Amino acid sequence: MKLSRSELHEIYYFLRLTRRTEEQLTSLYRQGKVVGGVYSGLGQEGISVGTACALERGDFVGPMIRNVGTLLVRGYRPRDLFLQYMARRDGPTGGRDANTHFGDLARGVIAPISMLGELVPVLAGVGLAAKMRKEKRVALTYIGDGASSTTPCHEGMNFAAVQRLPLLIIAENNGWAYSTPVAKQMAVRSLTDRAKAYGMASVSVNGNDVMAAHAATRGAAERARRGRGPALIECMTMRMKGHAEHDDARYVPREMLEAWRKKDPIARFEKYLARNKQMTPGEKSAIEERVEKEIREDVLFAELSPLPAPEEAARPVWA
Ligand SMILES: Cc1ncc(C[n+]2csc(CCOP(=O)(O)OP(=O)(O)O)c2C)c(N)n1
Ligand SMILES: [Mg+2]
Repeated sequence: MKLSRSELHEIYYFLRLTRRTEEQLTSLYRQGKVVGGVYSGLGQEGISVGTACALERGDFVGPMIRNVGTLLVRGYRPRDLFLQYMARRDGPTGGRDANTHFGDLARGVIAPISMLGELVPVLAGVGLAAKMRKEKRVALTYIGDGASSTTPCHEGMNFAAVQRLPLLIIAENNGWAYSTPVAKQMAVRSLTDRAKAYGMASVSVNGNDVMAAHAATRGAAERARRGRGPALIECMTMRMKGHAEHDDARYVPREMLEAWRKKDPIARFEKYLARNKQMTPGEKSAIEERVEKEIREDVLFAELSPLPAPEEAARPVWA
């Protein structure tokens, strides 16, 4: 399916916005303003943005910690991330929870679950609800190479395949699960082998090619909407930083990082747009300026937001 010029520009805008938001979070972390750690999706922005942009408004997503791009596509603003990471009162959880631990059913966003793999059965449940209500909704979630080894991931995949649920699993194969390389994670060659074991459709794409991530998601979503069941899309990529800012990733071979640095998804998309005459230098700078302005305003807004008052801590507690 061919994307219009404005759809391509929107993808470029979200790629840049995601990268700049995360760069800014790193800067805030180094200034000692973040409560907790900072996790980065550097080099993986094309996966979050490409997959999220391929969905329809009524679809549901279950992002994990490196999927800031997915949150932005779903209508969250950089300020929400800054506020949340700095535990400020005006943030999505009012300073009660950290990093990307927030969601909003109205936006179709299910909050992350720290226990790896647990979002797979939860989003399978969203798919089951859609199927039972005969709604053309698709549920999409993300797993890492490490998360794909967990019990809930396997139970969720099997359940979704048996029930032919409209579930899309975006498997981000970024080479590492903390310090564990993929070769020590699984004996199969590809994460698609895990899907095949359950009779689930699967495909492996270049995760640094936002157009490939977008096209694979569109295709799988259309198929799922026709009642043809779930799919796993393996996105080959590389975790370009340590597990989080505190981790210098000394266990990752430097040559591996250097090789992947040349495959940067944003630079790749810029070349694609230029080659296909879809973005002029003027249009590119206009998008970049818009992103810079939004980042500047949102950092300022977040820094001016107070920490929550102590008595607010127990307010939304159920019992
Ligand atoms: C069930 C479970 N085991 C261990 C952890 C601790 N842990 C958090 S992230 C992580 C590595 C995740 O690797 P991967 O799934 O490949 O995602 P990536 O960090 O590469 O995005 C580990 C082991 C956890 N959160 N949940
Ligand atoms: Mg990984």
